[in-house]
Amino acid sequence: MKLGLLRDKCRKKPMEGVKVNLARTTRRFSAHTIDEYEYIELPRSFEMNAGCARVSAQHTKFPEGFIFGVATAAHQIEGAWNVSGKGENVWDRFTHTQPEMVADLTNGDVAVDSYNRYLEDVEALEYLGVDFYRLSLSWARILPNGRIDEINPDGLRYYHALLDALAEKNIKPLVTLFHWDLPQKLQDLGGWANPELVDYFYDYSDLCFREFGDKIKSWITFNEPYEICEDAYGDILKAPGLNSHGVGNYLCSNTLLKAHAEAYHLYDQIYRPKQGGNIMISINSIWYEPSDPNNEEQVTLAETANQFKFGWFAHPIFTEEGGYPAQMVENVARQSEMEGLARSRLQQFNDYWIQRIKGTSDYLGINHYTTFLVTGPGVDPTAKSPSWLKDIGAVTTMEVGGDSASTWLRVYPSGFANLLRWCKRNYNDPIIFITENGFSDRGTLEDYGRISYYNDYLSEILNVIYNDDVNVIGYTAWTLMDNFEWRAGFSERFGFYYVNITDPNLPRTPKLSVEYFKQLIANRELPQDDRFKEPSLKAREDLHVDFDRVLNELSKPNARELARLGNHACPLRTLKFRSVNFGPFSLPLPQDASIRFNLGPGSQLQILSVTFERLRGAIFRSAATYLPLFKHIRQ
Ligand code: GBH
Repeated sequence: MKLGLLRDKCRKKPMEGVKVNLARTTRRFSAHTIDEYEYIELPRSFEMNAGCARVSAQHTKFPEGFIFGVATAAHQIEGAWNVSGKGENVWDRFTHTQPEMVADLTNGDVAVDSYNRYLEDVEALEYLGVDFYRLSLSWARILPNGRIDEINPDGLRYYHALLDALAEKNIKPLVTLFHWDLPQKLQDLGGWANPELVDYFYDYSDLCFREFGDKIKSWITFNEPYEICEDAYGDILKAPGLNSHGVGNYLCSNTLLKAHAEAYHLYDQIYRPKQGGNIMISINSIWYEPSDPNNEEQVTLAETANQFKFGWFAHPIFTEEGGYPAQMVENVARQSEMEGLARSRLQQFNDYWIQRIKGTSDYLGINHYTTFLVTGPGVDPTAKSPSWLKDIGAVTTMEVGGDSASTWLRVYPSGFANLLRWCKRNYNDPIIFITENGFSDRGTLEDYGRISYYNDYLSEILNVIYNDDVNVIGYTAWTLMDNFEWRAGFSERFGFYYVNITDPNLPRTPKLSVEYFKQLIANRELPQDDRFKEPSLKAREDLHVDFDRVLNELSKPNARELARLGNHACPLRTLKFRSVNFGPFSLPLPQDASIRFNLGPGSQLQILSVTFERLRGAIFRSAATYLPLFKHIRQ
């Protein structure tokens, strides 16, 4: 992409109609009103996109062999909760007994009725042209009470029919054994807090490998162990919502990691030789970054937070050393002692289990959506006592990046790249498979927000593949169609296809992102077509932004630091400066303003945001990547 050209284009037109997101409502500011900006009292975070927002793609083409798919989960799409012999699961129980826990009072009883409409869904997959479809099996549909002494033939039939329909279209299944819907009968015995669940999961896995192994060559044991253990056992956020904070969550992880390892060994030793497939775990990440990258304490705390979040489940499986991360064991032990406990709430695995769990995943499956910031040491205001969050000992915030329909999901693509590089470093350059990534809105058909999310996150994947040699081999978008988004019900929509849930036929209507993803897969390249750009963003690309002056200002106080960073450093940096000119905006900046930017390979300067701390965290965001001027700075 020719940056020079775009830059010239940028200069042609004056700035007008800039979109400003003010605490979720969108207001339009024209060039002259923006001068009042400094005087606006901002309720929350303030964001303005300006500049050539879409010029950051350095690479657009995916490497040979890279594969694409979309994901769903049984409870979120199937419905048919109590027909054809399916047993009750924890989400059935949770939504029926505490319906108010779901934002719009919906549940998975019918969901989007994929149990009956799966052929339609397979057609949608065929239209998208995906290489694979990630789906999950409903344990209680196959084993109504969770145990193998009662097998539901209709459950087996359903999945065989679905798998056959996929095979006919040459779509490879990637199948999750457990995506949160534990049979209620096993929950009654304590669920994942009960160590005996290792054996029950073994039996269930064994049945699935035996029954479906000829048709399924790629398996995932668990989807997002963190969500299971922390949200469902340590909190009230997921079924069964035990709220055993700081205790149940760690009991859960002990069982879950052992269950995962046993299922892996079973597949590896008994089934792989005959069936020749692969098996992994999908670990979810909220990536933590220091809010001020120059603050050593924050940097250390962010590392601790990442070890608590990602490392909790990744360290035992993907490191040479094995076991829970040392920092985590140490923190929980210290906290436990302060609480007057005789032993820690989190015990390290013994040697047998450390060895048994180590190395039990063919690929590192990653679900990634968002980044949070660490702002300092202490007890997060939202932390219960005791709890996983309190055990970390850091205060965190979601005040970063752009909006989605989910409060927890902030759009911050460079966090993804940082996570992937961190995984390469920490886990001995594993083969990485992205098993989920996606964006929520309220259900618009012209879903430019989703397209731009995919574009920018995929672009970061390309960056780390080509610039940092991170070994990413596949990508899974969440999700095929709008579905039962757990506690958000249908109020947050992640789908490529819109589903009208007030129509009893639950019609699936393609959103614009269907065309985007279809074209991406067909060409193995990020689509650059104008039709995928939000009309207001197209206008934004014509904005006049005087980067020379920005950079001139930037260079003054910290020229030496920039020179030191040179071409290679990629960390997020913050620079303090005094004033800045963004084209027609002449902003005399308060002392406490700062610019955050990335220095990427190839002399690339990426301005992430300009922040005015005095205005309660106001962020003037300019996602601009600027090549030629970096040289200018260095002189
Ligand atoms: C994934 O979880 C899941 O695997 C998938 O099933 C889900 O549909 C998808 O993401 C989108 O959420 O609002 O306080 O209750 C991603 C992890 C799960 C983290 C939901 C935030 C909501 C917390 N996210 N969780 S809360």
